[in-house]
Amino acid sequence: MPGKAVLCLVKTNPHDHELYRFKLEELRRLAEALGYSIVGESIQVRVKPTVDYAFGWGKVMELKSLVSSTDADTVIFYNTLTGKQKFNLERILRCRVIDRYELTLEIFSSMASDEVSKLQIEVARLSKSFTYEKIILAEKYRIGREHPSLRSRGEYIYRNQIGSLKRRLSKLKEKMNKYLEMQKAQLEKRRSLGLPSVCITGYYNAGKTTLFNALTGLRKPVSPLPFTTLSSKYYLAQGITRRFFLVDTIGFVYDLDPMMIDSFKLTLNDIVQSDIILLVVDISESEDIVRFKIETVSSILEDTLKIDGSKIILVLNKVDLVNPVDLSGKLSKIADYTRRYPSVIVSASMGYNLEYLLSFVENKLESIKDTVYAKL
Ligand SMILES: Nc1nc2c(ncn2[C@@H]2O[C@H](COP(=O)(O)OP(=O)(O)OP(=O)(O)O)[C@@H](O)[C@H]2O)c(=O)[nH]1
Ligand SMILES: [Mg+2]
Repeated sequence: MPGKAVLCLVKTNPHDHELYRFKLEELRRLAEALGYSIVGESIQVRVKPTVDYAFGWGKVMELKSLVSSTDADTVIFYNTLTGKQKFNLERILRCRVIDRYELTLEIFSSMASDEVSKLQIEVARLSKSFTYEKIILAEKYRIGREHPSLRSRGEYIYRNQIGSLKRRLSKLKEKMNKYLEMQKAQLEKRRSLGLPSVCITGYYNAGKTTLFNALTGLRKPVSPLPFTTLSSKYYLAQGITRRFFLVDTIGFVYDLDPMMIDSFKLTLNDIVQSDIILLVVDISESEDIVRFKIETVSSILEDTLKIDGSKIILVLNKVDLVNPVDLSGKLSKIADYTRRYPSVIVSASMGYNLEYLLSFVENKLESIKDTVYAKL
């Protein structure tokens, strides 16, 4: 049950005067969405987190008094913690210590209802916690220390438990491979119909599902909470002149951990395999944040997932919340992106400019028709 939490960040770039604030604010929103009450925060500037505690020793002591004076029961780090850092911090602070990776998985778990999402979450959780569990078990059975029972019953149980963790992970990965095979078969089936796929992607909360619902007439869950959508939804949409599969997917966050990307490849494949990608952005946020979120998603799509940038259309959503006087300022701030990707301004919830978006998408589908059919 979420209780009182202290947020922590190792600020590795001393010249960063704004981004770290955004990171902490995002961490706060994610924690609050789960029901944590944030009672304090602790930031240390250092080029590299320390191997043992992430924070330096003096800062750990300061954090210890903050935890005790605020009566916090959880410490949440923005930085990804190693098993060793987590274990050491928990021992000194005498409270639960998690990082943003684990916090995100907690949110995912609270939202997940389908088999595929649960499987991906479990793979992500086990992959991350493996070294931590190893340390806990070694401590429990006093492995690696001078101890009379070394090479005896304690070590036997330790090896046994580590073995069962490994088997569990490899079983889950096997199951994941089966789903990947099924996904491949479904993809081929859709391709054999000769219909292209258009995928809606973007930062979490950008309004992707609201757009999906507006274009399909469906009523998939929409909410201001992060990660409302976890598994992809396909729908055979009837556009103005043609039919295509419209796909709604999971939202992205900043500093996405490579282990998370690997665990969620089933969902991410839906984006990679699409013929057109709608990169949805909430244009009602401050100019810097709008820019920063486009940058984040664009880099995940193009650099990490190796998606061809020519497939991307930028959808600037929630324009109903923007004061018309501010719009041109926002557009000039993201001009390098609007030059790089074609862009359409819409309001998914008000239905503004959706016909234009549809015709834009359909024209693009027409222009890549030969490439799509060539893939069949
Ligand atoms: N004012 C306004 N609100 C919108 C618009 N589009 C979406 N929203 C709101 O933004 C919030 C997030 O919408 P979702 O459609 O759930 O966003 P999402 O990108 O699918 O979010 P995740 O699935 O969590 O990644 C909800 O409260 C929506 O009502 C819009 O065009 N205008
Ligand atoms: Mg959604």
